[in-house]
Amino acid sequence: MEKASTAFSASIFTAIFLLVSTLYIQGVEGSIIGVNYGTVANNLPPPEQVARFLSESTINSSVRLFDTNTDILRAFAHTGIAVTVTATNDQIPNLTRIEFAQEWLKFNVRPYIPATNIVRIFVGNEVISTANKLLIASLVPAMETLHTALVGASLDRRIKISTPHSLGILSSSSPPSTGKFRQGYDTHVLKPLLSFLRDTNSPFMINPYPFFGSSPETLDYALFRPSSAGVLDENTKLSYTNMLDAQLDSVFSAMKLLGFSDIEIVISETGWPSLGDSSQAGVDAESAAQYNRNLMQHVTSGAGTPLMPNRTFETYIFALFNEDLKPGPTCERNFGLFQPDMTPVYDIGILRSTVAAASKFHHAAYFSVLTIGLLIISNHGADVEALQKNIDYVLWPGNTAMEIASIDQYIGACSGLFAMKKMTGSEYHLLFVDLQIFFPLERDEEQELGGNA
Ligand SMILES: *[C@@H]1O[C@H](CO)[C@@H](O)[C@H](O)[C@H]1NC(C)=O
Ligand SMILES: *[C@@H]1O[C@H](CO)[C@@H](O)[C@H](O)[C@H]1NC(C)=O
Ligand SMILES: CC(=O)N[C@H]1CO[C@H](CO)[C@@H](O)[C@@H]1O
Repeated sequence: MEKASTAFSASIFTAIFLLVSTLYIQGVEGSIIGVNYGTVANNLPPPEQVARFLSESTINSSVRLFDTNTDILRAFAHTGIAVTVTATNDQIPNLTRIEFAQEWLKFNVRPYIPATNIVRIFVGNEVISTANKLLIASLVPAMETLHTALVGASLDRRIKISTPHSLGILSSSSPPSTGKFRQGYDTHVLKPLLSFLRDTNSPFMINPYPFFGSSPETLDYALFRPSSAGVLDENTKLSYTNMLDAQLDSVFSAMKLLGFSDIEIVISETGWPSLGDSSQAGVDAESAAQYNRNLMQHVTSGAGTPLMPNRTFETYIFALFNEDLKPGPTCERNFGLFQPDMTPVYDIGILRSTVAAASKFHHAAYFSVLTIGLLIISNHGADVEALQKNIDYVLWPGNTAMEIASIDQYIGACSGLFAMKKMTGSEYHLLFVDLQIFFPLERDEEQELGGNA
C-alpha cells in the first residue's frame, strides 16, 4: 500500500509541505496547548466519555483539573494525557504538615499513577487574590512540604509542583516594562515561591485574561487583530501588537526585578467567553473563536513576546466545557470550547478540523482524507515509533517515507492521502492544518480499511 505512489502527487505535496512546515517548525518544540477541565456544572458527560473524546480527537494532550476527582483521574488512566491536579485552597494550611502532605499524596495521587499520567500538582488556585492571610502565609510552606513528600515517595522527578496566579499579583503592569509584584507579597511570598520553582525546575503559572482587561476601544488589541494599532512601551521602545504579550511581559518584568527572569512562564488559564450580557463588547462566539485561534497560533509560533523573544508558551485554554453552575455574570458560564454534549460551541479552525478528521476516522472507514499541509508534533522527544505505528494506511501518494528517524523528518512524512486507524494524542500531538477533503473510498479500499479499522 505504501508503495502505491505517484511522482506527480509527491512533488505537489512536497512543495506545499515546505511552505507549511517553515511556518510551523519553529514553534514546535516545547509548546503544548492544553485545556482546563472545570466541572462546575450539572450536565457534563461522564468522565470516561470526556477522556475518550479528548484522547481520540487529539484535541489535547494535557488537562488541568481543579481538584483530584476520583472518577476523572480513573477515566484518564491509560490515555497518556498529561494531567495536572489541584490541592484546593482549603487544604493549604494542612499541607504545611508533612504527615498531612504524605497522606494527601497517598489518597489523591498514588492510587492513580502511573496508569494516569499525573505530571503536576497545583497547590491552590490564585491564592494571593483570596487576600486570606493564613492561606497566603501557608502557600510556599505547603508547596515545600508537598515537595518533600514527593521526594520521600521518589515521585519528585515525575511530578512537579506549582501554583497559578491571577494578574492581581501585579501592582503595576502598564507599560509592560514597569511590571511589579504587589509590595509585601513580592519579598514575602513571590520571592521564596520563585526560589522554590527554580530549585525544583518547575514553571511559574499565570492566568492572563485579555478579555477582562479589554474595553470596546482595545478589543482589536485583545483579540490579536491585525487592525489593532498596537501599543508602544516608551521605556523600551518595544511595540506591542496584542494584549496577551503585554500581560506576559509585565509578569516577566516583575520576575526580573526580583532576579528570576530565568523561570519558565506557563499560561495555566486563558480564554474568551462566547456569550455574555448584552452590555459587554466583543462577547460572542466569533470573538471567542478568534481569540482562541489566534492565541494557539501565537503561543506556539515561536515568536515569543517583545521581552521574551523566540519562545513558545505552554498554554491551557479555559475551558473545556461551558459550566452552567458558575456564579457571576453570564460570561462566566460560557467560556467553554464545547457544549456539555461535546459539540463545539464555535469553530476554532484547526481544532475543529482535527476533531472532524478524528471523528471520521473513529466512526467509520468509509472515508479517506486528503490532507495537505499538516502536522505539528509539539512534544519534543515524542515516541516516533509509536507514532508511526498509528499510521496504518498510506494509500496515496508518495512522500510517505514512513521510516521516520526524527521528529523533524516526520514533519515531511505524512502529507498525502491517507487514513489512520487511530490517532491517539497521548505522547504527541498531531495537528492537521489546512485543507481536508473527505470523499468515499473505492469499494476495495473500503473493504480493506473496514477489515482493519
Ligand atoms: C485539616 O486537618 C484537620 C486535622 O487533621 C482536619 O480535621 C481537617 O478536616 C483538615 N482540613 C482539610 C480542609 O482537609
Ligand atoms: C530570535 O530569532 C531571530 C530570528 O531567528 C533572530 O534574528 C534573533 O536574534 C533572535 N533573538 C534572540 C533574542 O534570540
Ligand atoms: C492537541 C493537544 O494535544 N494538545 C493540543 C491541544 O490542542 C491543540 C490543537 O489541537 C494542539 O496543538 C495541542 O497539541
